[in-house]
Amino acid sequence: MRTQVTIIGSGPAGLLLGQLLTRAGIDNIILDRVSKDYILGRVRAGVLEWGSVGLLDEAGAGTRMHAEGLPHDGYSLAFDGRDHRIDLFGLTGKRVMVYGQTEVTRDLMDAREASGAVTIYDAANVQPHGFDGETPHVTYEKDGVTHRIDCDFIAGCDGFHGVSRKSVPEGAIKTFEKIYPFGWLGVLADIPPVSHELIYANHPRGFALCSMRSETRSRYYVQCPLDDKVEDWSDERFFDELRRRLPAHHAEAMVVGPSFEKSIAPLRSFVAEPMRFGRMFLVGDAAHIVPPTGAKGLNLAASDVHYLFEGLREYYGENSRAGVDAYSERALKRVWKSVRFSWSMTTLMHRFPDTGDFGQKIQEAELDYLTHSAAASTAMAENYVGLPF
Ligand code: FAS
Ligand code: PHB
Repeated sequence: MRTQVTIIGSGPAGLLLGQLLTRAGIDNIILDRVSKDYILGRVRAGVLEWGSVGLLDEAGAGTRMHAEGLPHDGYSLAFDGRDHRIDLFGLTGKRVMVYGQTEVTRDLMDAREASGAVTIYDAANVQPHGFDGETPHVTYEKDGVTHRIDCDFIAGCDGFHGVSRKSVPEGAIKTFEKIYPFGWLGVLADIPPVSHELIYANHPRGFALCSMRSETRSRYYVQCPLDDKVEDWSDERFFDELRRRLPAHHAEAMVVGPSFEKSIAPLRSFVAEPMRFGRMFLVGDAAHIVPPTGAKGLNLAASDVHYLFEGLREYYGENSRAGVDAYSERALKRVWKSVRFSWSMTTLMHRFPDTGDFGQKIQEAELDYLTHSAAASTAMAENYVGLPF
């Protein structure tokens, strides 16, 4: 087989890139090692920056998002028994869209199927080759047969545990990492959200987040020790702990009910530099990971796709290498600013082993300043809605 761009990974990054390329007449094949249903079974992000909303529209996959998604103009920070609203739209003129990653992925898969572009699921032992030269190719196994795809470029959209970054010679890549000493225990339940907007709570017992997927489906999180197991947390224990970390009026108003999804996610900050190796590019989680506190993971994947798509469109449309040559530097500038924001918001909102009583008072003082200073809340708001591409 031959194509112009081989995309490894059928998550949001791979699917969004594939859809933009297809609509620009640039031939591409997506490979994924698991099935479509397995990908749709993963529960992950919930908040889209408006820039990501625009890219989904550009990809022809925004209709259901606009029909079912929830535009949000603000969120609340809860601490010391009270909560304060960060007025995103009032402070920045921008909003965010609450619309689950699962639905984004489903919409992109449907759009790709309608386009007739090729996606190969359950592709085993996917391997990129020759990307340091002029004739890269990708091999994979399916139904006991080894296949080869010759291409011009390889897009490694295969997530943190993927093969692309691991295929780069050790001396050609530098990584930066910070592991956080706690995880997020998340549940999904078909109960009405406690508030019409998100609530990020700082509490001496730990962080909590009240989010949603719709007006009838809540997505809640509590910070938990890294060695906790999902089976340690009954629904009753979860909701008791969640309500203890919220101001009283939210705790009293909260509707509880059986969860149908419960999982613990570890938190890390990670960046690989550069994000380009000859004719292979790293995109999304393959290149960087952020703690979900700032709702940046999925949105950073989208901005990487934007930069790479623009570069490939110039390469094929204008015979210019400028965009692909600039991809890594352009993407990393925005990546590091989002990594900083996600680290900063995680540090502000969570209980660390060494926080202590003094550290708790400092966090509450910073939150008090942040929610009463137009300059400080504007700085937080413009990072949350998404810095310009
Ligand atoms: P993905 O990891 O989504 O997709 C990579 C794809 O590549 C997968 O389908 C995988 O099967 C495939 N793949 C991997 N290795 C392969 C190989 N060797 N061969 C072929 N295919 C291969 N972000 C937020 O903003 N908010 C959140 O609340 C949030 N929660 C998260 C919870 C969890 C548990 C995780 C892991 C991440 C969470 N994220 C969150 C971040 C998440 O949304 C990512 O940023 C997003 O999935 C990035 O998309 P991709 O880069 O496409 O990577
Ligand atoms: C979610 O709804 O899953 C979500 C929302 C905001 C975050 C993280 C997760 O910062």
